[in-house]
Amino acid sequence: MFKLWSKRSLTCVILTAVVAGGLLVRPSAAEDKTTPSAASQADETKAGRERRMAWWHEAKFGLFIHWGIYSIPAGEWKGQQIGGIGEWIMHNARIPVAEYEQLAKQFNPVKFNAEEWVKLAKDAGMKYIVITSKHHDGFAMFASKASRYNIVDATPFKRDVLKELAAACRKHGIRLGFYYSQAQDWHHPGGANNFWDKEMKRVSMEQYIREKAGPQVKELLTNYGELAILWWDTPADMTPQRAEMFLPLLKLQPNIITNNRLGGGYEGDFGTPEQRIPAKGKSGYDWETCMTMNNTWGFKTRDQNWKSTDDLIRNLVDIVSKGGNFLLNVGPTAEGVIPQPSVERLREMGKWLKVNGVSIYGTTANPLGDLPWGRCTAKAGDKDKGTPDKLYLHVFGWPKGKLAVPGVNKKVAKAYLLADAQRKALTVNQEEGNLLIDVPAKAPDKCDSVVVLELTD
Ligand code: JFZ
Repeated sequence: MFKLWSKRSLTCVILTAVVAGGLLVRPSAAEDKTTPSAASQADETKAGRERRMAWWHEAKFGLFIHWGIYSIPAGEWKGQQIGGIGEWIMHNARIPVAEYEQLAKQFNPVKFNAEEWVKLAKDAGMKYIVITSKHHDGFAMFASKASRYNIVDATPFKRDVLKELAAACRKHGIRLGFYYSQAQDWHHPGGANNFWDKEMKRVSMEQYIREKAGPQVKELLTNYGELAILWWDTPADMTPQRAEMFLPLLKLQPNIITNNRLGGGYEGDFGTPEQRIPAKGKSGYDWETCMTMNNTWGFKTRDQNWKSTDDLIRNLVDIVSKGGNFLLNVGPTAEGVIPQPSVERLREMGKWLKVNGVSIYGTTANPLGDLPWGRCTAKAGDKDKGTPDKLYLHVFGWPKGKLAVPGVNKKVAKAYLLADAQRKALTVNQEEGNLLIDVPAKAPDKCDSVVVLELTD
């Protein structure tokens, strides 16, 4: 086992884990209700689950894409700016179904290029993509026999963008997952949370699942090759019985990973803190923070409140240092273009990851206590290959002359800067668990400079 804790910091870790249990779980939020052992594949062994999750644990960083016909109004309806997130415009502006539906006829994203999107994600250092196959508005972005309200049958574009993405992902070695809004469907009279259109004659939610959601999930799990993730959203009005109408379908993709938003008490494989990073990770608990770069998931013309690249890189590092994954969102336009500010940020993150990726992919959470200057990730060595255990010190606030690292009780064989191709050894003074590392005056990276520690027993 990879063990680096000093006795004191171990007590500290246990204590904070207990406290963090409380911090991490906001009981009111559906997103956090999961347990460590919860798997969508009920009868699998622990080792089987570990094998199924292995690529996801390695990957750390994925692209979320919120794209649908809500990108046409882009936050504005009949000359009014509509508050809230862009993909909720139908709900927030109380748009009748018959009116909203008309958007489909205008949807013609001629600039869409699946390969460009996949390459952008890959160059950003992302290992997987999750795209909205159908959001709450009920519009399917794929060819569907279950409902003609889909991109092939209801738009002039007529192309199955998920098919094209699946092919591009396969070509470039990126895993693909689908977001599917299984409960809310504002277009179907049996869908959850559509109450404003009085023209709509309600049917049961069971009927909706039977004739639309179930068949569509089956299409998604059948027609696009191997799927990495099914990202359910949201659990509104779901009961165990309703959830059980979907569960058998997952057998179509035995290796699929699911999140905890199916509802009905089914917890899936990972938790989904949204727009926030938990104060602490929890051992044995898988989670993925999903986050926007501005304030909306689906494209909104007026939302220019972009996070800086430095903040996004530090978010990634913070998340990985706590054992989580980062699913970072883009909201393409109605033309099929990823907004330029998003592209710029993704490219800059990719540049940082090109140099520093080994301190992210396949690493585990910080085994030390809190660090005043930044974060820490860890990688267990491989005896057969003769590689040592490593700590990656992510220094956000570069110190003057010496970096102090508390809590390291293994001997440091070597320290060097990850950005230094020569790997020139830095001088280390080790006393008990405390290290003092001589570092150059200037930070190699203004956002996060990584110091590597190679450890011996
Ligand atoms: C949901 C969607 O409603 C939203 O449009 C977007 O797709 C986002 C990624 O997911 O929003 C949620 C879902 C769950 C919580 C909060 C917002 N939650 O559990 O706190």
